[in-house]
Order: sequence, then structure tokens, then C-alpha cells
Amino acid sequence: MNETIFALATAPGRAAVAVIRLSGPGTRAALEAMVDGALKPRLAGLRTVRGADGATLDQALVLWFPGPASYTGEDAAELHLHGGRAVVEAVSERLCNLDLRPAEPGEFTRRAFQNGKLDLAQAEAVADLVDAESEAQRRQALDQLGGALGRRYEAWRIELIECLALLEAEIDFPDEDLPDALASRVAPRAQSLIDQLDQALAEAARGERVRDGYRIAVIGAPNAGKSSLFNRLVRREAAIVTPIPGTTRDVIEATFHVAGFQCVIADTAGVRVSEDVVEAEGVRRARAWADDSALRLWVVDASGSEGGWSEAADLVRAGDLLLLNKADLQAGADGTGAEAHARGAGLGVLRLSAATEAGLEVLAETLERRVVADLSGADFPSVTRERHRMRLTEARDHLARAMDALRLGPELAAEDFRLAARSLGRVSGRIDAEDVLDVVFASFCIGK
Ligand SMILES: Nc1nc2c(ncn2[C@@H]2O[C@H](COP(=O)(O)OP(=O)(O)OP(=O)(O)O)[C@@H](O)[C@H]2O)c(=O)[nH]1
Ligand SMILES: [Mg+2]
Repeated sequence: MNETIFALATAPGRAAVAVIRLSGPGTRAALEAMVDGALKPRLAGLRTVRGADGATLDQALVLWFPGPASYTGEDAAELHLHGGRAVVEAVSERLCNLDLRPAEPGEFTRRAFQNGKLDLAQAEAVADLVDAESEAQRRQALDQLGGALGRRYEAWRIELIECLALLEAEIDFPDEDLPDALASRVAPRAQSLIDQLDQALAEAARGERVRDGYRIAVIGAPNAGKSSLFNRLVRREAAIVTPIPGTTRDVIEATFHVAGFQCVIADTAGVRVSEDVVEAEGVRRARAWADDSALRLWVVDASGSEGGWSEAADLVRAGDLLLLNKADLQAGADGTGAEAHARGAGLGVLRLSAATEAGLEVLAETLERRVVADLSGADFPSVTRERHRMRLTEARDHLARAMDALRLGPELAAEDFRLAARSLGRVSGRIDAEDVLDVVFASFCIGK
């Protein structure tokens, strides 16, 4: 039988109220031992909470949720205590003495999953909702928590199982007269599934970017004004600015919100060939960040004329933005060179000055338009985590193999359909080993 667990569900530290959560078969006995008066299911009551010697520990609002109608599906309770550290400590100690054990991170939600209250995608959504900082992250997590995602995966899985049933019927009762029946009935359904999986995978970047933040890299040659611009964008002096080329060596990240979406922007080291090991490592990191980002802001000192602009030119991609900085100074040849390259490579071009802030408003508007276009869709996407993307890719690959195998015979294809269904089942956690569950739940906070 499960142990009975407890945890502080609210943030630790001094607060008006602290909520301790209990779950497990020993919940009722623990409440009876430490709380005065009879408990009515799901009705809040102000109760005296007592220590082992009968002394009052606190006056608390006590809620009793008999299973299975509780978050975890087990007997559960909440103690809404006064939020002082000493109160929480005294009550925790009392619970330990009553043989309850402090919960592991995510243990409450894990029990909810094990008792069929949530599928794995919904459990992940609980964690995402707790972590959500932007409006879009909140909406996406809530959508996933509602089970829409799990239902979509489940619908695909059921379709696969139906195809599998057709194949198995064919294996058991081969119909000599209709050799093409199989291919003609199963193949179109499998193809339609492949198309739907492809579409979900094509949208995958969007879901992950909403969840993890839209990554923007500020890149360029040394001294172009990257850090100056970065500081303007994040509205604080986060990065050091000096006239010395090679000032920034590490990647400096900051978070800001654009139209309800979370963005993670990074200031990076100026790209150039350097003998200095520290600077060379900085350049390596700058390149890696640029490569990983959804958008690159390529900053060029437009007043320069030494050709330094070309150092970072290989990092940009179509759709990125060239920012011709230092527009307050006399224009040099570097600006013209960079602009010609950018136009050829399909970049947008803006002129601005981090020093005078001219052009920064246009940059902010351009960024907003870009982030909204990249991240919003008619519907929230079906892939919000790498774990989902991997499973969907796997299912798609098995299906593609099944399509080939269909031509050879139902026996071979059936196995691939079975494997594809298995991959999809793993997203909702229908078929998964304990170790996968450990990974999913380890990222939770304690008390969830
Ligand atoms: N006149 C003028 N100077 C600027 C402008 N933007 C930045 N600077 C100056 O250019 C110099 C370099 O600025 P940084 O922001 O440190 O440049 P960086 O690209 O981060 O340089 P590294 O970190 O060395 O790669 C500083 O002296 C800034 O004050 C601008 O728009 N106009
Ligand atoms: Mg810098």
C-alpha cells in the first residue's frame, strides 16, 4: 500500500497562509489525531491543530477530500495554516511523528497519474502551468491540462489500432479473391495519419518555443554595439559596454515578454578569429546560441569601414534582421557591404542607433510582429516538449515502414503498426517504464 505523504504546497518562507497537503491511506487517521472535531468531506472548517501533547499548534482551515474524488485519487487533505516558518515546521514535525513522509517532487501528481486522474501529457501540463510566466505559456499549458493534447494522440492511436485490426483479420482470414483489399483499405488511412503526424511535427517548433521561450540571439563583430542594443531591449544595464573590442565574452541571457509571449534574448561575444582562449570560447558559444535561436539580430557598426562586418555574416539566415547600428555617426563602407549581403540572403534591414535610441521603436514593432507571426496559430500546437516530438517522429517512421511493408504482406506491416501505436501510447504514458516516469516527475516542485 502507498505511504501517506505530505508537503508544503505553497512557496516556503514567511507568508499570510501556508498550505500543507496530505495524501494517502493514513490521511484520515492523521487528521483525527491532530485536528479537533469531525470532518465533513470537501467542506472547509476552522479547526485547532494540536501537537502530540495536546498543545495548540495553530488554528487552521482544514479540508478533507476522501478518495477517489481528490486530486491524487487517494484520501487527501489540506491544512491552510498561518504562514510562519515556525508553524509550518511544528506541523511538519507532528506529521512525521504520525508516520507520514515528506513527498518527493511531483509525487502528488504522479499519484494522480497512477490513479488515472491525469494522463502523462496532462501531468506535464500541471508542471508547465506552475512554471508559466507569460500569457501564452499559461494558455498553452491550460489547453494541454484540459486533455486536448492527450485526446489528439489517443485518436491517432485508436486509428492505428483499427488499421492493425484490419491487418490481423487479413492474417487470420486471408481472402484469396481480393489480394488488394488490404492495401486499398489500410494504406489510405495510414497515409492520412502520416500526413497528420507530419503536420504536427512541422508545428513542433512553435509549441516548444511558446513553452521554453522564443530565443533571439544578438550577434555581430566586436564593438558593433551588441551589448548597447541588448541593454536597450531588456531596459537595464545587463551587459558591460566599453569601447574595447572583445568586451563581452560570455553569453548573457535575459527574459522579456512580447505580446504575451516569453522571449529569451542573448547578448554574445563579438565574432572574430582570436588567439585568446577565453575569447575563442566566447565566440564558440555565440555561434552555438545563434544556431539554436529562432531569430538572429545581426548588429553591424555602419560607421565602420574596415570590413569587420563580414565576420558574423555566415551566421545569419533568411528572415533574420540586419541592424545597421551607430546611425548617429557618419556612414562608412561596412554598412553598405553588410546591407548588400543581407538583401541577397533575405534579411530585413533596419537603421538605428543604440546611443540615441533612434530607430528602436521600429525595431520593437518589427520584433513584435515577428514573434506573433512565428508563435501564434489558429490552434495551440500538439507538440510542446521534445519528449513528444521524439515519440511522434518514432511513430511516423514506423508508419512509413508499415506503408512499404503493406506491399509485401500483412504480417510485416502489422508489426510496424504495433510499434507506431506503442510510440503514441508513450506520450500519454499508457505504456511506459518507471524510468520515463521518474524523468517526467523529477522536474516538478515538491508539493505538486
Ligand atoms: N556613436 C555610437 N556609439 C555606439 C552606439 N552603440 C554602441 N556604441 C559604442 O560602441 C562601443 C561598443 O559598444 P558595445 O555595446 O560594447 O559593443 P559590442 O558589440 O557589445 O562589443 P563586444 O562586446 O566587444 O563584441 C561603445 O563605446 C559604445 O558606447 C551607437 O549607436 N552610436
Ligand atoms: Mg558586448
